[in-house]
Amino acid sequence: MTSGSTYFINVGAGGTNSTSINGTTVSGADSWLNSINSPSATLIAKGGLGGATAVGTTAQTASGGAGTVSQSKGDVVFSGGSGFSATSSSGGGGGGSSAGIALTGVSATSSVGATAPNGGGNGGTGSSSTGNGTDGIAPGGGGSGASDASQNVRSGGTGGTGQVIVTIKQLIGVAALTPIENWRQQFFGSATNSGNAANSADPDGDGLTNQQEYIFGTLPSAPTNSALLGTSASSTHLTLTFMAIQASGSNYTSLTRHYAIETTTDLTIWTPVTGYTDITGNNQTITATLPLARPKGFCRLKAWLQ
Ligand SMILES: [Ca+2]
Repeated sequence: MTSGSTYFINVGAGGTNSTSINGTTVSGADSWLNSINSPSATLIAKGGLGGATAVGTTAQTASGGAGTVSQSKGDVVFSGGSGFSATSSSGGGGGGSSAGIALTGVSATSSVGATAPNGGGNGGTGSSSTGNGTDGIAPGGGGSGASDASQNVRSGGTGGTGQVIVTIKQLIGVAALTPIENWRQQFFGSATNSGNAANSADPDGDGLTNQQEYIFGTLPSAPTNSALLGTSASSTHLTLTFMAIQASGSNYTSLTRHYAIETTTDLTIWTPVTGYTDITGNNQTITATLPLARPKGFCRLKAWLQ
């Protein structure tokens, strides 16, 4: 199996009887895993048939169907056992069980359904003098036989459904997500730089792009920019307050968030403020009091990851 490819799993239903069918075994459907949506030569695994029994007009004809392992590949194989043909008029035959890993199913030896040996489903028990046969148990237990002591027509049990078990033994060629891909996956359910998860998108409409929200550690799914930088002013000073958020977790593996406060008077040349040139985010509140510039001045909060 290769990364990015599509595979199909089919869980076969057990065979189902019909009261209009007499003396015929009804097979269940295959269970399989394949690269196309049908069993084929590229079949990876195949379960046995879930056998069911037909309704018999005599006690002799009711029996569970046999499972098969034809075309099976891989380690996981459930094969059904054969059902039991009733030899007296006391009841229908029991269904065969399915087996566990790479074993053959157990055939019923009486009207009681066979017990699966290793993870498979048990067969159904044959009909009594009053009722119908019981169903086989998934995965793949055969249905029961279906005639009673008076040789009345009764419904046989339905075979248990199949099962495909896939065990991942080793992942090959699956690239791990980068930190920002992890972040996109967490907030948008998609690791790709597109749509609402795009770096340039602003799905919460707060004026910060996703890339800026990632760098600042704010929520891209809720407007938070108003809380990013608090300001207050006196006649002589401007006070800035912000939370220096720590970069942590798989969204920021090997990355540290840094902050700086910069000022300018011409919106062209920005100068870091002494004492606030490189603050490591550790979930601490930072307060900076700056003298007001005359006649005008601007300041900004800068953040980066490295
Ligand atoms: Ca935003």
